[in-house]
Amino acid sequence: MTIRVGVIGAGGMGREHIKNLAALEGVDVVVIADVDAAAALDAAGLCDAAASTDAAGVAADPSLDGVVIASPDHTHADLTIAAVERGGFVLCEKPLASGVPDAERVVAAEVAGEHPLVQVGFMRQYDPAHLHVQSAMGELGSVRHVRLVHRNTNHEAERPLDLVFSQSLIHDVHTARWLTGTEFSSITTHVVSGPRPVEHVMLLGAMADGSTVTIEFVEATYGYDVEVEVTCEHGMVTAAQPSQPVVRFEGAAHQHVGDDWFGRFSEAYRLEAADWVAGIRAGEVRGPTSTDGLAAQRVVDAAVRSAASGQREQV
Ligand code: ISE
Repeated sequence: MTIRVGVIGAGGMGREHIKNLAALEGVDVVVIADVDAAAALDAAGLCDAAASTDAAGVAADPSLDGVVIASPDHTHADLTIAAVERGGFVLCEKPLASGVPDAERVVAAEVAGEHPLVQVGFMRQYDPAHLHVQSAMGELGSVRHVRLVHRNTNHEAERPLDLVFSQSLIHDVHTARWLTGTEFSSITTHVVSGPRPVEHVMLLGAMADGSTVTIEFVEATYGYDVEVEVTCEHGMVTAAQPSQPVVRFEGAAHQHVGDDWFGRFSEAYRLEAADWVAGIRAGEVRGPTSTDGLAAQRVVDAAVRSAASGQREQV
């Protein structure tokens, strides 16, 4: 059976999903929606789809098996709910919503239906390096500490603190929950400002099982770099960096660091799209759920409160 898909949002992320979905056998990307008609038309040309400016109409279109939501964050909750209410599968880019109340509305809409329909785009869960860490943890005993480093680059605009947390650190929050299989109970955040409101963040999380998590986030200037390290009872594991050639030239040895998340996580995005479609065929959600989206949003909320209060905040 051919899976009919619509993609809402024709920016960088929408185009990445279009490319990956169109390359899958048995998938027809039939419509691309964007408020910008020219952008929709251009992206539709990538896969011979129709173009639309009616995002809500595409989300609610009963002829589609699934929709990908890659439009601006504040539109995610309502579009996801529109798709869920007509029983369609959704791959919603992170964050699931622009705040806890909206994320709760999405979860409530999904619970009111017959079965789960929503996957959230926490794609690091599909990254081979992250998966190696998770499988190595199997023989290392209880988790003591997870150390995550996220050096971000290529961000178009200067972002206020709450956006840095809901757009970027939310990935690390999900990674910590996924790797430990437990929830954050409290958070302490320290933010270093400079010319931009956020230059550097140190976040210390206490997990419900007694382990700890640190997330170091940097608006870096040199490249895109993500590190994962887990210390356990009997050993520790560090994610291998995706291999890059070492070039010796003009008296120096150079190894390229990634430019952005599209390069670093290209394989993860590809595997995520394939798994989402396989889930649609099986009538189930296989990746991160709306409950994961809501849980991550609650942690982000506490982290933002801690940055303002200077205190440890309960999640
Ligand atoms: C961006 O929106 C992403 O989703 C990337 O994965 C993340 O690393 C980056 O910080 C975000 O801004």
